Amino acid sequence: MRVDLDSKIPNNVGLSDDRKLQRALEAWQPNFINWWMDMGPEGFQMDQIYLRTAVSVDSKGWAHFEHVKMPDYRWGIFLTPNEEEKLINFGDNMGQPAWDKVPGDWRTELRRIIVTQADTEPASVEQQRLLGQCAPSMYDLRNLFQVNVEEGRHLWAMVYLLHKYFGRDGREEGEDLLVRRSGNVDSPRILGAFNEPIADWLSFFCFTYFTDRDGKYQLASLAESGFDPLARSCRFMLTEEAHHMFVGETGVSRVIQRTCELMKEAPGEDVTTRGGIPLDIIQKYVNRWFSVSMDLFGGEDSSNAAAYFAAGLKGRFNETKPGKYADHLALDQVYETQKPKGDGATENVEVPLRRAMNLLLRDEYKVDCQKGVDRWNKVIKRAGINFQIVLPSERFHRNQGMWANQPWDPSGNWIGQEAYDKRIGDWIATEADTQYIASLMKPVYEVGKIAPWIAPPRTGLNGNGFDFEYVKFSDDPYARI
Ligand code: BYC
Ligand code: FE
Ligand code: FE
Repeated sequence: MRVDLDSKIPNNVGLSDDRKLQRALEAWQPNFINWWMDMGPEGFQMDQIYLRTAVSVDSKGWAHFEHVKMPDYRWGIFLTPNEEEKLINFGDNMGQPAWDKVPGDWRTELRRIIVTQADTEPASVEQQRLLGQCAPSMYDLRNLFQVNVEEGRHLWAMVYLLHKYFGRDGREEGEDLLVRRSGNVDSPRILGAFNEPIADWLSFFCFTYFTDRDGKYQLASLAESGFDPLARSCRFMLTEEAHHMFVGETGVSRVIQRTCELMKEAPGEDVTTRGGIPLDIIQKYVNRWFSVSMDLFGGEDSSNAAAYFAAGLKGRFNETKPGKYADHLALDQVYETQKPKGDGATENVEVPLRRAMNLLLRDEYKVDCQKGVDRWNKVIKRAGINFQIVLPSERFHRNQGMWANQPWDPSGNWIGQEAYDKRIGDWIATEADTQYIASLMKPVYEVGKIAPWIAPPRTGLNGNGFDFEYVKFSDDPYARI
């Protein structure tokens, strides 16, 4: 595929051959930049950040690293290469050629999926826009901005699909994506987690571990789509996603490691006397971000999910990976699960498999989440400390699906509303907890230095050390405004 890096919008989709589309996207570009200046990282737009930029989809050499100002970042449109004769690989249309245009019968659903996916990308940038001001190190500051610019690129990827395949209403959706605002009461982002504040770096690390991981699972299911341009966009977005989850996993791990070190020094293991983050507050953050991210999978029994699968729009995780599924119709099968019956009673139920697609995906997600938690627990164990981070029950603290808004504790026991209200501060950070964390969030911008509540990473990025100058600060006094 031809890669064009020199035009206004870098791409490998032959944009210059489609003048109308090129004009439409070039008209959207200044609006995107305005949004980025307004809602992107506040106070760092004039600094030179050591960023990786996608320059192709070649698995060996797709990224290029250099110091750039964020507004000059080359947000590009890249799809993984076109396979000849791609087929729809699951659902009722299985075996038919994959669509390279929007199937008329599924236009509304497809647009909705793409808009929902797209909406999360700028939302996360908005949620994280103030974090640079309290970064624990230059390395972390750079990672934050790397995640932010790539979420911006993911927005580009989806807006390209809207513009190219959905005509005027696609362009309108493209505008609306720059109008909704995370957490805004009148015009919020579409999905719950993307309206939650990310006020400190522990939240940021939990978000990139748990919420970006929802991105991995949703993108992987969409990478199976019979709508080929969507499949190929999402396939490439997944390569960038790995770094976001790495930032989250290693971030939490480094906090835990530092806490363990401080526990050994501090009298009574009270790390708050040393400016560290207690393990039980970390557990509370895990509880919050895991439960909020579980909500992103939608209902356990969903007619939307069944329709998406039937049509071939959204498959299962690794639907076409050899050896994973022998059957791609998912008819006449059920998925067993439990369901609340009120007042703490539950019953076993069988959900028809197609209707259970959200649940299947969520169950795989949960297993994946546990792997990093196990690695965090090894850090604690190696330090000789008797504590374990535990993922809360899927019933706890939920806002979507059949467990929503009921008084289950993190172990999955029904405790009644009164006890729940009394004890919620044991499981979800209280005002005092978050204020304490906020008090630790002091910026450290000197090369090679780090805040006292987190351990440095084992290595730096792209072959550089931790003490590399990841951010070259502008000396223009107006640059911080
Ligand atoms: N908040 O039929 P149901 C990422 C709504 S993250 C608010 O069970 P469905 C990223 C739902 O819309 C990946 N509302 O749900 C990460 C429906 O509304 P209607 C994002 C919610 O449709 C970090 C109703 O409840 N990508 O990329 O089967 C940084 C009944 O729902 C929520 C996608 O999500 C919620 N949490 O499944 C940056 C992929 N959950 O019909 C980026 C595209 C459900 O009553 N989206 N509702 O008006 C989808 O595939 C589906 O829309 C969902 C929901 C899986 C999200
Ligand atoms: Fe993304
Ligand atoms: Fe991401």
